Amino acid sequence: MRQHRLALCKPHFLDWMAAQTAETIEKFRMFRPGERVLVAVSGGKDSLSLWDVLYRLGYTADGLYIHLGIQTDFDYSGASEQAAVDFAAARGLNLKIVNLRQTYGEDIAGLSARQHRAEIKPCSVCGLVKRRVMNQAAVEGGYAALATGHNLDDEAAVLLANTMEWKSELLRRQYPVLEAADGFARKVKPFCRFYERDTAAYALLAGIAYVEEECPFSERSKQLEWKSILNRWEDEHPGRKFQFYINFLHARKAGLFAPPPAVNQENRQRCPKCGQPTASQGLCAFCRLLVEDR
Ligand code: Q46
Ligand code: ZN
Repeated sequence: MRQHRLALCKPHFLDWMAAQTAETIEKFRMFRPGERVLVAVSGGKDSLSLWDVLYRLGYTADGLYIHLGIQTDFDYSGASEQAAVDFAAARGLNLKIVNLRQTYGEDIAGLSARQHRAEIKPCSVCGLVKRRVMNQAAVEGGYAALATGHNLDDEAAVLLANTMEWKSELLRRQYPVLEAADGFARKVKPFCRFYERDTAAYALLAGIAYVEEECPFSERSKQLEWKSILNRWEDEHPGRKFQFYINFLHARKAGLFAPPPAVNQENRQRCPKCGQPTASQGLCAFCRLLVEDR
């Protein structure tokens, strides 16, 4: 790991990943031992590695898999669900599965078709749906936190994108912990200090059978462009990606950005259909999507 000037053998690398994760959880006060955590698993290397590390560390972590119904020539969602199911069964862990089509009558393609612009590129609709389903599962399940497998490459790419466009509101909110607010679960990213290649190495060395294929739509994702810029930079200057993100967290802590505005509870509405918090009058964005005509 050139960013840390560190080279480890297999057993020490697995221990190092676990110890670093425990340190991140404590440093950012994500959750305490004994508290119940819900891990959002996609069947990929990051989220399954995260679940594995939390399990090894002795945390009480259940999994949530959202079956989005994404299928091209390859049944991406089916394969991902199977990976999550097998992972949980091998360790005796609880996995909750939410199947979009069975629960809401539509998969991602169907929901995207309701928003004509999103038909070819379903990521914005998919993001909305996933956030909504994850939040509901975490709140209704009474979990102390919802954990996602976002790694440093993900966080640095978002940071670079938001910086290049000076999206100050988003920059103010970017942090490894998003506190719970009325109706919103606490959200945490215990892998935010790991390079993507480290989580991949962990999955491989720990013998985790994850789905190697990316979602077929991720190729079109803008985030990949930012990641490739950062990777070119990293190749020339090992550790730069790490510095970019970690120094941002330091700058943020030192007060470079004003704290995010407190949630104004009076302006917070509840969706009359699903009861989830929403900033809009009437139905929330998710329920509006479900009733929209094609
Ligand atoms: S699953 Fe959904 Fe991602 Fe696929 S459709 Fe886009 S947002 S790329 S993480
Ligand atoms: Zn709603």
